[in-house]
Amino acid sequence: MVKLKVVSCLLVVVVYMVLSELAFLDYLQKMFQSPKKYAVDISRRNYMYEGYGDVHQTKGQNKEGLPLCPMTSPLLRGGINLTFPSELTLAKVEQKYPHVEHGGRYRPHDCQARHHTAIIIPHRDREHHLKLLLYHLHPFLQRQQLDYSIYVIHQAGNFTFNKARLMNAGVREAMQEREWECLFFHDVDLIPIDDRNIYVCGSNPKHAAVAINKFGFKLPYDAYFGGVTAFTPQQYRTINGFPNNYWGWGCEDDDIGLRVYMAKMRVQRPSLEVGRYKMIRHNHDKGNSVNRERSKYLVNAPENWKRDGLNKDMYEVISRERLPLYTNITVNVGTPTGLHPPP
Ligand code: UD2
Ligand code: MN
Repeated sequence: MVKLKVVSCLLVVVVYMVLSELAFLDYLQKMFQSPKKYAVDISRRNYMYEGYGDVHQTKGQNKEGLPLCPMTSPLLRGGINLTFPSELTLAKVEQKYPHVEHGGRYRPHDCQARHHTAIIIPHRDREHHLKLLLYHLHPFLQRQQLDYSIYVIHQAGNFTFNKARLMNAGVREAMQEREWECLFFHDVDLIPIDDRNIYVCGSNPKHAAVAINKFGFKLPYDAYFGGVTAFTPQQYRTINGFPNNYWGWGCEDDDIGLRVYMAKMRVQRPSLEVGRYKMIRHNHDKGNSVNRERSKYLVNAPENWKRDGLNKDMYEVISRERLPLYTNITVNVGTPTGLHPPP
């Protein structure tokens, strides 16, 4: 599957490179700054994040009489040894994290968070992965002293999965609830294993999942933009959001990466040491067949991105539930012929 992804999307990328001559090569160099340039020096206690530019500082005033949290959380541990307790149930995870407010919201109790991040997870039939992700992600984010909420955007019905359309819906729904300064888009089966990988946005769109075990803890290809990415609402609007027409598996993340380039932005990345993830092994989902149209859409991305994206909200909310560890928003994303009741 990995080979299929890399080969099929790369093939398109090569085609596109030929079509748009060397500009594209220049793009790969400029935009996808190799992660090593963003080494994070943690030798000094209060290490700063080089390469992230001006990490957005909170505009939050000191409302509840609490001091602002430190620039660098003193709770960080660096690398995490990932373990999953046997017989873990969602109820046990809920009991473990009583400080998470219903709907999956958390704020530090002893200081005023500097950063406010919404985590948006596209989802269907991955309850086991979601449970494991929540088990690790809540303490991971709390150690970073963020004010955060977790939103699971669940596709209703059994028509082919459409990840990018769910993410568009997630942005609209999360932003209705709060003016989040940072939006993290997160595969449900990716567990971050270094808490120095701070879930805040930078001055350019961020690709956080740079070192996944499945790819040998390095980028599978320079233009790779999969797994976990982050945009400020402004950056998201600048690329006209995400494409709506990738039905099934493949290349929608490469399309999004191209949009960042077309919008003349760059991609920021953590170092390979910090941006490490473990992907929970999984087979192919039957409701997410390989998208046979993916290459055609990707080659057309340069003309298409301004026409197809957040400007076409193609979904309807079926239900919104504030569950103990996350807000579950079930949406109907229709089919390629339009919004019908979910099959
Ligand atoms: C890669 C990308 C992923 C996406 C996909 C192609 C990485 C780490 N991730 O993931 O971002 O571009 O290729 O589409 O390279 N999902 C469900 N239910 C389903 C199917 C998908 O919840 O039935 C969600 C879930 O959050 C999952 C994500 O969509 O993590 C991506 O799907 P995948 O994990 O099957 O794809 P994978 O691992 O090849
Ligand atoms: Mn996966």
